[in-house]
Amino acid sequence: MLDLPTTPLQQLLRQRLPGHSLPAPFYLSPEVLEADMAHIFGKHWIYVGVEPDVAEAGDVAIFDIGKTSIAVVRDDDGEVRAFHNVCRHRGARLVTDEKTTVGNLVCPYHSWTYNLAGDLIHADHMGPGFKRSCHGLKPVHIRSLEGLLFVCLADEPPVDFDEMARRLGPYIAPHNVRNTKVAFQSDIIEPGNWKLTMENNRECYHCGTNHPELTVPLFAYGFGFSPEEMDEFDRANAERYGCLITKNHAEWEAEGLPSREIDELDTMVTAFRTERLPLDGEGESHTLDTKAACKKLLGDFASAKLGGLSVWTQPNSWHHFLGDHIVTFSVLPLDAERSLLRTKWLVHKDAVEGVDYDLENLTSVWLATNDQDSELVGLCQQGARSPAYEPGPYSPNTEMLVDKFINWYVGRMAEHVGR
Ligand code: 3BY
Ligand code: FES
Ligand code: FE
Repeated sequence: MLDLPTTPLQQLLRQRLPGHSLPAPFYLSPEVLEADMAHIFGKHWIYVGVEPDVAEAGDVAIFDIGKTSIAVVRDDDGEVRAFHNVCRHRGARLVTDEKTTVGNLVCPYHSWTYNLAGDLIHADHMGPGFKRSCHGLKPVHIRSLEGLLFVCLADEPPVDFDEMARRLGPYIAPHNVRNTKVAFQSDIIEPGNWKLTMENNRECYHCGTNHPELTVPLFAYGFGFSPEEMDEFDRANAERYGCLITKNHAEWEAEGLPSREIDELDTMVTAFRTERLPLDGEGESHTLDTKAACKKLLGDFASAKLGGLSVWTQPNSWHHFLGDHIVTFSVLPLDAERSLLRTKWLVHKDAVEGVDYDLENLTSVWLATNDQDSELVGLCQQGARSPAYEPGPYSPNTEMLVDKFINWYVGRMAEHVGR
């Protein structure tokens, strides 16, 4: 067999110790980030936003994944489509606002005009041999999972999106994302590599000591305590609140709300996890008084006491579906050491601010939590820069999902670059 020399990236992938955080270059190196953009963000289904971002025909929302700018539009037939935001004339950026509403897409440079299906319908002075039909906008693969929008930049996207949609769809559908509006969006730049933002999201080991607001509605749930700890946790809840996680699952399922855990975080290409969990206190929402923040409930819900349905996807999203609102998060790398965390709060589309909900009450838990998490991510980024950093062990009881994220990442990278 040929003994081929390994590339630095292959060497790094081989260095990863099972059950441990990554070698420092994975968090620091611009070359690794470039590989992440090519192989992770360039070849997988990436969560970018929600159908309510483009609620009406002619609405356009721009999402940037690294150097790639994508225009998501709702066409005249109500279909959501995605195109590269690059004019086919001399390549000008077509749409510059993050959100806009248009009849057609008109390039600001020489006014080439594309309809909402991406066809070039107008281009002056191009001479007799010019074929408009050869210069339509380049399409981008886009799929809606019950209103959550995922794009894929690969020529041939992973086919198991369908499986994720089939299995997750029934969990999300009752919350009716398509019938919501974006009440608020926050964009923060976290001072860390995108993988540190994701690792931080995948555990609640840090929650008790860092998230005084989040732990009001959320049980200090360990994301996988040991079986003994889980029994203890169940017992304590049963005593304090009369609610047993396993019993709640059965009740919710009987009400037509799929609730049981599905965990495919490191077993699929389009990897995901979901579970519906009870909430603390009044048990209604992610608010400081644990009651619904919005009077108009989502879907057909008659009560907000539904616990919280959480959904996590690799490589870049997590979502919390409550009875009265939805909080949805995407992470996009900006460079090796900075990431964009975008959070949207969705409420019923007919809910009126100041009447049905108060924006501060709706957003306070997660705005505070995001700031706290951002700081923690920054601490890890600073640590990774030190020559003293070495990969440390994940807790087998509370950091299994972090390990699964990293296992998925390393596995997907190895699949594309070899190991
Ligand atoms: O949002 C999440 O999925 C997790 C749960 C609690 C902390 N963390 C950000
Ligand atoms: Fe768009 Fe010329 S670059 S019309
Ligand atoms: Fe956190």
